[in-house]
Amino acid sequence: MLADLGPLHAPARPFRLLVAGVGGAGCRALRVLVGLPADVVAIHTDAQALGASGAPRLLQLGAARLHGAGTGGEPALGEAAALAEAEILRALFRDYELVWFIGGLGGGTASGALPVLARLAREASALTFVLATLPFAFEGDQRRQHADAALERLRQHADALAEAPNDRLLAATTGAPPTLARAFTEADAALGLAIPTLLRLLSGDSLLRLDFADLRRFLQRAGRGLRLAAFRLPLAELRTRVREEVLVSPLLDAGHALARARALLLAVVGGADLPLADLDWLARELRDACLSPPAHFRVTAAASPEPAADGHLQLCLLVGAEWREADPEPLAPPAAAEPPSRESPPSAVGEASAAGPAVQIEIPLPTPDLQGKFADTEANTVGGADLDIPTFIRRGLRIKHL
Ligand SMILES: Nc1nc2c(ncn2[C@@H]2O[C@H](COP(=O)(O)OP(=O)(O)OP(=O)(O)O)[C@@H](O)[C@H]2O)c(=O)[nH]1
Ligand SMILES: [Mg+2]
Repeated sequence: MLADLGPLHAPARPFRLLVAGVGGAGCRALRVLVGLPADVVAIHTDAQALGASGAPRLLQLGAARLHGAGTGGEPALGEAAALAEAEILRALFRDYELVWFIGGLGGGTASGALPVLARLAREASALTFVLATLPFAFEGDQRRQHADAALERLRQHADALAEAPNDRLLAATTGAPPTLARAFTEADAALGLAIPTLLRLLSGDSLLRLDFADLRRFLQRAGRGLRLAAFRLPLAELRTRVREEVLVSPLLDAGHALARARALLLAVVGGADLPLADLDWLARELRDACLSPPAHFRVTAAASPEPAADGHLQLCLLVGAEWREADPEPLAPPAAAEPPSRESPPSAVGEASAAGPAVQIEIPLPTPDLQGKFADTEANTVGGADLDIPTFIRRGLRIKHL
């Protein structure tokens, strides 16, 4: 059956991913990334918080004006501080295909600097994905206004934007109601599950790999109203827990995000004992939660051979309320925007575990946009068969779980 796929071409190199924590919350979020396969940089105006981040690379913004003291909650200062380092930032971003920013909106540094950073990264031809927390209601109107203004600008400058309101992150955690002192830590616990799960999905040598061209297409077309949620569920209680936790999760707007979803990316890491039937059930359950069939529905999954992974399933969902049919206009000149090294192999489907011990599997669910990167070109039809659609999908062949 693999012969149908034709030769698999190895990419020139895996795509390069930079995770950038920006401001106090962003730098703290980096702590959950220790040991994960990604380049990590902490970016902040506050020299002390930068040092405490423990990140391998530190980038201080606006030192000449702020002298390492932070912005005191003033976004205009955060913006000016980022602009002051524009050249250094451009040079940094130029080395990456994807820059994933994480920051807490509401203060001065992340609210002011993130839109500038996203623009600079995009101008340097990187795909930019911003994960932003929004202030707790108890933090007051001014922080909320700073966050709203920053969101407005991020919608213009980032390729993709996922908003994670702190109130919902907190509501998604289980256990006793937290004290004020523990509120941020509890909110970070929810992020702490989502970030590594998604990173696994993104990184080339991970258990769970997503083709970069597919990911870019998802982020660019699903756009700026993304919801991100992650769960760790025991297989023995899978069906109940999915219905009681996932489908009504505060991170998915109590189910509304799924109901109105136009684009859905589902990433699952299970143990070697992960039954295909469970995965199949999960995919169907999530698709059924959408009021109308999403324009884009993508499932990737991997089985980890580590014994600790057995009996559980780690699930990460990216849910978009829109799906643009065409890619947005590139900002940079085409030559710079599309280096050949970004090209990924046609598909990792069916690929054996040569690069590592994990096995990647993919459920061939029918989607309306099977032509992938050829979607915008004229169809090559021979005898009624569209040759731009991979043979194994066209013929409805199921790929064997190796
Ligand atoms: N989840 C989470 N959110 C946080 C944390 N710390 C701060 N926040 C949120 O992020 C918002 C911005 O706070 P900071 O990250 O300190 O702000 P900053 O970007 O460093 O800006 P300045 O300190 O004003 O220069 C706050 O209003 C909180 O809503 C944290 O540890 N975890
Ligand atoms: Mg701060």
